Amino acid sequence: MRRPFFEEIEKIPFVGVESNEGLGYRYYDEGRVVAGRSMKDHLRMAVCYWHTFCWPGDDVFGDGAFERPWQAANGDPIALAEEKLSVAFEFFEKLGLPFFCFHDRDLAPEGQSSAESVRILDAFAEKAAAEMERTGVALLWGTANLFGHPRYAAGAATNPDPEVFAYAAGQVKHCLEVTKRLGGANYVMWGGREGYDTLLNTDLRREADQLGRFMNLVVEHKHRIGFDGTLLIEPKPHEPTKHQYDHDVATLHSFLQRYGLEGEIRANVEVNHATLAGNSFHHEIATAIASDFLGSVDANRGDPQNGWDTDQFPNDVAELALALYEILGAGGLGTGGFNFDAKLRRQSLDPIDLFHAHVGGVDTLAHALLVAADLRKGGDLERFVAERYSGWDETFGREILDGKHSLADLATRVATSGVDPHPRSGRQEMLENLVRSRVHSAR
Ligand code: XUL
Ligand code: CO
Repeated sequence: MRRPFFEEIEKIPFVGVESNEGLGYRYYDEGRVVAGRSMKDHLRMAVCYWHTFCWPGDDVFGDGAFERPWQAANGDPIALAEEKLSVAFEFFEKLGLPFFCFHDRDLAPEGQSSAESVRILDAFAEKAAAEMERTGVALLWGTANLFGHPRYAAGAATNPDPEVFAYAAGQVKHCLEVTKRLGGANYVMWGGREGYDTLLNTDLRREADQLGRFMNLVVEHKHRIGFDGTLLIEPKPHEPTKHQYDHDVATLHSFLQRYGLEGEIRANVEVNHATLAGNSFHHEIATAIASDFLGSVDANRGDPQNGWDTDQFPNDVAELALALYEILGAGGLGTGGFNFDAKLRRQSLDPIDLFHAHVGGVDTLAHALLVAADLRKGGDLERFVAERYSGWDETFGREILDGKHSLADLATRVATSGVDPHPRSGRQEMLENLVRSRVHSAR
């Protein structure tokens, strides 16, 4: 039997809001029913494999600062990945969240050839399946890393070389099959290098068509193998590229329409990607819901002082409450969930910091859920919005939308029947006060 890595840490208990002691959930009580569902089923939270177990604590100027035994410099990559796997499942169990997420290369090291990489990943998928069976922790989503290896420096699907496209296609095919085998609820595609560094060497029209073709191939394969999870694309405006094609939710939606992918692929919205694009997270969630294609969420936060993807753990209840308010209104996330795509700060060296970080993120989401549920229950925002647009539910409004009046008809109506609309207050400050008071009162 392996000695536990997090030896001093027991399963994180629910301790309640009044408690100030030690590691425990103050808000996340997994079985507590809120707005008709348990907190666990609303939030469907996941730990990400990459930041939590693969990132060594380096940055662009500095080396890895963490001393994790499974990251030892000269170790056997297979043995180290096995150790990482068992530590990861020990962590999932102790944290008590229902899901995890991985990239193929997080779970299993890359081999000398693509065939060897396939064999290694298959072997690790089997080991992961055994751990999932033992612990009951399930897979929220899998994804292929199409950005780390130098072969993808000029993109995967959008590469000027069709052989790179083929290589990426093979990698996604296999990772999708592994995700299906592990019962994954979704499969994610993040186009980290599907973009450009300079337009001087880039053919935008070709790259868009290549990306559209690639996504159609993935959809076809999903149906061919009978994967019943959801395909997701995760927008981001830039980093590592200067410009990424899936810039934000609205851009992604027109891409899906342009290439006949609507209804097949949904959005995986990440908080820090939203803010990097100059949008709020609330905006991105509401936009995806307004086009009926919200799929899942990568929970984290940026830092207003930094212009990059800092991937910090969430700690802003108000920000997440507004997103959850929209999600509750849309009936939930379906197969999606909240994946903590978040990492420690480089000075947070100790294994226990991983627990502090996740417990804080989990409680922020649980608290935000309570706020959102209170706002829905009170119904004030909904009533205000419904009343604001009520003219469109009446005969005249409906006729306009049904195409019963031409521009000329409308002009005549205004001229002849004395239409003289008066502006009404949007009451923004009153509504903001309402949200703030719920943030303070929700328990
Ligand atoms: C990068 C990012 C990725 C995706 C999965 O910014 O968010 O980790 O979530 O590839
Ligand atoms: Co992400």
